[in-house]
Amino acid sequence: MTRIVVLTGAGISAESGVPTFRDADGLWEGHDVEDVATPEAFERDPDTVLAFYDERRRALASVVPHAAHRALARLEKAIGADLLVVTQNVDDLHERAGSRRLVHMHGELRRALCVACGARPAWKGDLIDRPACPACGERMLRPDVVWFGEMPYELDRIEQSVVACDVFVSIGTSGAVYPAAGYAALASAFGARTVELNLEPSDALIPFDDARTGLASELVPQWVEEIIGAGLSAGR
Ligand code: BJW
Repeated sequence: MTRIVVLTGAGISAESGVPTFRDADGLWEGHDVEDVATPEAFERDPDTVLAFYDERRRALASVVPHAAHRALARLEKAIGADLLVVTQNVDDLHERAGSRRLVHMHGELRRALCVACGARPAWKGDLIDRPACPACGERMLRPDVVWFGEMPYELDRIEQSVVACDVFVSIGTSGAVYPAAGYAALASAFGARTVELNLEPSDALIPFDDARTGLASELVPQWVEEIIGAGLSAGR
């Protein structure tokens, strides 16, 4: 069977109305990344950081997955355990579209992290009012997202899948943040075919074998249909 790893970034959620990070009208146009996406910023000004993430968590209620998310869920139905979707996104659009073989390497907006006991409870409300941790009762919950300088989640599982895959597909990510930005080169070094589906070519370390530019809502369903139509030969 052909093993496929799909890496997704903010670009796949853009057409659902979730802002990207580094595009002209991106999320951080209004926020300096150093003010919100580091542990130091959280220590310095927790209220600003908690309010920023509370607002983004609330905004998830008004967005829905689109054709690209649904196409990846269809691909999982077709090839099951031979697909792993690794998302850098903290939204829940992949799972709402039906993806289950999914890793949130930069965490999830709809989860909190207890600084006191390490619990990671599912969380739909705000954190700014310092609610108690359901596990230990301490009022030390933060968003369960991975900030600069912190270790992303499930790196061993991701790296094992990347080195073992036959096809590596990068969708809607600028290639600006590591370790995710290094996965295409790693997959390629281990013999995988690499594919990029993005609005514009990214800052990737290596040229992709197949680089397509356009909207994720168009490119991803098209690519998935090619894979399924080719009897899961994954374009080889
Ligand atoms: C469309 C589209 C449409 C638009 N259709 N496409 C020097 C060298 C190497 C590494 C480092 C270094 N200095 C520091 C580091 C490490 C650091 C890092 O990478 N820094 C860089 C600034 C260089 N990394 C870390 O600290 C990470 N941890 C770490 O390294 O731990 C140690 C370690 C050691 C050894 C091994 C492994 C680990 C942690 C990184 C945490 C990143 N966190 C954030 C915030 C999460 C919470 C939140 O959401 O607020 O994650 S930062 C932000 O960037 C977020 C994203 O997941 C991530 C990537 O962004 P993404 O998804 O690529 O979005 P954009 O906006 O950049 O791009 C959008 C793309 O979509 C564009 O290309 C558009 O063209 C496209 N697009 N519309 C298709 N409709």
